[in-house]
Amino acid sequence: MTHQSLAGEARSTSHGDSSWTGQQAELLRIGIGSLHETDPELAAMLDAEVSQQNSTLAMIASASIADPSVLAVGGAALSNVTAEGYPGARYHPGAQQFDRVENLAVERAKRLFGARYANVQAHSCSSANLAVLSALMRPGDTLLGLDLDSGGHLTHGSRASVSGRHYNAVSYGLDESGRIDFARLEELALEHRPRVLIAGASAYPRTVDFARFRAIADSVGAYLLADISHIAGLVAAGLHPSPIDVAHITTTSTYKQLGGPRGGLILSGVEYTTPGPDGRTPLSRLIQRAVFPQSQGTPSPASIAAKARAFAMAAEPAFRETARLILLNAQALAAELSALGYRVLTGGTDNHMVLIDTTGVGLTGVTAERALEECGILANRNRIPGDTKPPLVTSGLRLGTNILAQRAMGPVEMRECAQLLHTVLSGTRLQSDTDYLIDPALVATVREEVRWLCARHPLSIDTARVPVSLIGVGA
Ligand code: DSN
Repeated sequence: MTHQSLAGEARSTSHGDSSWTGQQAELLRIGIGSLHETDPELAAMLDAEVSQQNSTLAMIASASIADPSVLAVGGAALSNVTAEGYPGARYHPGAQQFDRVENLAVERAKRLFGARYANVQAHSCSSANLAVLSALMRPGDTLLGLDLDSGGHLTHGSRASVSGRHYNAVSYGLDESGRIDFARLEELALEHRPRVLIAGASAYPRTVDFARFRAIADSVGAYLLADISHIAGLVAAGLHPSPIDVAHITTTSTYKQLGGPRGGLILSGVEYTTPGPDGRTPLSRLIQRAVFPQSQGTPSPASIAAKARAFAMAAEPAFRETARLILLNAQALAAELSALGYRVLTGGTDNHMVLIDTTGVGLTGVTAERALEECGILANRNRIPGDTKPPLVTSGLRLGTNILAQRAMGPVEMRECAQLLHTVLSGTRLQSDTDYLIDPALVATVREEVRWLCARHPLSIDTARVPVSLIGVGA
């Protein structure tokens, strides 16, 4: 999540200042100018993307908007540095600035999450998870993670991923209420005695009880890996229990809720010196090696710089304020949708995510997703417990409030969002599992309402942010 200030006056301030100095700033200016002159085709696509992000209502639960400064850092000349290894121990010369940047990113990550160890080189959380698994397990060892169909992630043991092919992956699931079935999880742990237990999900709207996971891991001598990709912003803001000192290792992506660049992060708290499976090598050392050289070569220096920038922003009070709004909004959205007759899975939410069953309005998940997209609203299909439809079709929708909060929308606007969702979903007729009909006039009306709602609540990447004094005037 980035940190567009919630204060009205900040929304009317201009973005930049033409007095920037410095070679990097000049380089970015030259680069954009040159792109527009020499490759207008690509430049136009990039401009269209900015425009689309500004004018659509994105409720993708796994997304946030990176601040313009994070995006700029990601395009820094630092990207030209090739330097395998870690600060002070590189395999190439010329990494003095990169060493400083990587150390800064590590320190900021540790401070933000209260961790004692951080590795900022993972290119994504998937890479981070696979590195952790390879550090702790041998091929064929047993892994216990949340089933993909119950909201787990590919890297938590799905057969579609190497995590489910190289390891003996066993899955736990949800109970009838849609919450983690801890009773069954305990049975599975005792029966299979996994080497690693993973706590974390891609589609789970409730608080993850990391302490309970740890107790189960301890009872069978397993390492606990907490994947907080979806809730990292809430954890950083103190609005979800932190696994840092509870799990042995914690992983996260840096873009889902942290407003950072595409990338991953590996953390550890009090357990960072705990021995690995060989009984002597500290976990932190095993993880360092597992990332480089075991699973990655050269790191991405500019992405690491952009992570450093995002971690600093996530430590600001404005970030916490946005995180608070994310929670309030998700709860308000869930309540509004329930009141409109939708079945909200688990009956509500404790985080940024609201899962709904689309069969109540006669739609599959994919038709709901496509009809909404046609109207300028982004939310993705999601399997629901007991789903009879395949993963590309599904019977549910996953909604997230990260970007709505970044737009400084609050519970009042959630009523508007819920109404817009309902207008589209109730106005769509199913033709087949993947095909639907919707009245073009309804599409045009909703698109206009979405555009106006977005204009009233601009993103930090909106260069034409509406001065607060003008909000409410006009269309
Ligand atoms: N893990 C996928 C999701 O939750 O949408 C992509 O980041």
